[in-house]
Amino acid sequence: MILTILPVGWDKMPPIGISILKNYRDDIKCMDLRADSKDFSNLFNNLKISKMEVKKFLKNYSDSISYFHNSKKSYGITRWVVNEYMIKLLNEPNEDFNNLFHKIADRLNDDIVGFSTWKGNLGISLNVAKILHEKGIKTIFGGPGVLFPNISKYDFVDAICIGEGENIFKEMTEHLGEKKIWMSNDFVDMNKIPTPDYSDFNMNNYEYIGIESQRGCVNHCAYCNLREFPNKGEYRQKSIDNIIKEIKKLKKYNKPFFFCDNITNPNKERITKLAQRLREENIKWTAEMFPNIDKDLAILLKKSGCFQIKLGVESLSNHALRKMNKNLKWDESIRSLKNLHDVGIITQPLFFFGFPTESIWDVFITLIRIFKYRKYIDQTGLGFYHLSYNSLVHKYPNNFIINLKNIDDEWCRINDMVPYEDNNKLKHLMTKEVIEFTKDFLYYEGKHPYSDWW
Ligand code: B12
Ligand code: SF4
Repeated sequence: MILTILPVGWDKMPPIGISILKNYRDDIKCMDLRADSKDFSNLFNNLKISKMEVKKFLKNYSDSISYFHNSKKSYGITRWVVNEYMIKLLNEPNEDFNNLFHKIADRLNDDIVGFSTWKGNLGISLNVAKILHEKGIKTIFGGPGVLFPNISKYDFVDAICIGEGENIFKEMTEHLGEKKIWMSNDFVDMNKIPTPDYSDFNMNNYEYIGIESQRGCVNHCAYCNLREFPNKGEYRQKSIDNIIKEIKKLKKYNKPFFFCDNITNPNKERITKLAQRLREENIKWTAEMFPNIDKDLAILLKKSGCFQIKLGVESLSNHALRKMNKNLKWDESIRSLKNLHDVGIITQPLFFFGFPTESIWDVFITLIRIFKYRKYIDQTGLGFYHLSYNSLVHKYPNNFIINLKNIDDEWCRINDMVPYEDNNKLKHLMTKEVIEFTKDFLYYEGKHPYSDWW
């Protein structure tokens, strides 16, 4: 049996999900086809979708998506539509892509092939699965890519794992053909999860080693559905002893660790204990954190080997943060950035604009503060709000003064973008202009967005 992850995706770390599942059967070979698929990337990058075409396509969807196509410096625009294109290819094959799908399929020669998907590689994985099915190979799907779209309608998909795989993977693969959708009713005990088995990968291809410390999230930010995945919001931690045991096993790869958590600092006590123990291990590590990091913690993080932190700052306006249910004040974020920067940890605050109840003043003040405190910002990612399925905004649109559009198609679901209309049109237009301006001055300052994620 092969477990694989196909392009497109961030390939600086071996895939952690399938490396955990490898422990549940003796006959599994893991293959990361993102790391060695230059043909595909070239073809993909040369895929010409005209701006007009993109505009026509996106205008039906939602106000938030229109930020992408109106932006002069839009990142990843073709990647948002590419999945739609890939899905189209299932019925209208294109010779170039078809050859490539066959080339990929030829490498996946086994009785069962499992695809780990996210929204960036789902369409490609489906095309390859179709070819494998024609050869009599069973195909199974998992990962966040299967969360919203209805892929069970494809007869070449034999089984789908929704959410966490650990509890059901073995049974699912031993009973292929009996049922299509598998979902565990129980939450996985984080302390029973085996250490990811990276032995099938060429580790020279990677910069980091993935490790988890928890699943879910303690917070309830209104725009977010991260806390729901891969479980349904049940927050669980791995014991610090077990994290350290895993680190000891994985240290042999001699690479920095990347904590694959929503936020690695659910509270000060936990992150302090974790950092104290990491300090004894003499490793380097990086993580995503909530921006409430005081001076003492920053010093400890540095001593424990932390060299870089992504922070979900989102906005530097208290009004917007309150509307987002973020439980954070803007000056806390700035203090966190300063504390981290002062001890020499690379700061990567993330911001997004266009949240429904955010005012033009919120946008403006955020941009001014980004500029004012730019010396504490090493790199930044400026994003645009999109409405995620199952977020609080999706569940209670009236509270955010928006109307959900009555469009429910595959593209929306795959891209996790609920179409909606923002009733405040003027604010919406102004936000776009202000964002253009910001991008220019941030480039000027040399603070680049995370282009390597796309
Ligand atoms: C860490 C992380 C990152 C890291 C590392 C990413 C990486 N490649 O590993 C960084 C910061 C780089 C990142 C970047 C991005 N990320 Co991210 N990230 C996460 C996060 C927080 C954890 C992922 C993780 O490793 N989990 C731990 C492993 C063990 O879980 P897992 O892979 O899901 O595997 C389990 C199951 O899914 C299942 N499973 C997985 N594969 C398979 C296969 C089979 C056959 C079976 C049966 C089961 C199965 O079993 C596994 C064990 O239970 C998730 C949110 C979350 N809580 O999951 C978002 C998440 C994966 N990211 C997401 C997104 C959108 C992005 C970005 C586009 C963000 C942005 N706007 O720039 C980029 C793009 C990344 C890219 N190009 O690949 C989305 C994906 C949405 C989707 N529907 O596809 C998620 C789900 C968050 C969200 N809800 O928005 N991300
Ligand atoms: S945005 Fe981050 S902190 Fe907020 S709920 Fe989502 S994962 Fe948790």
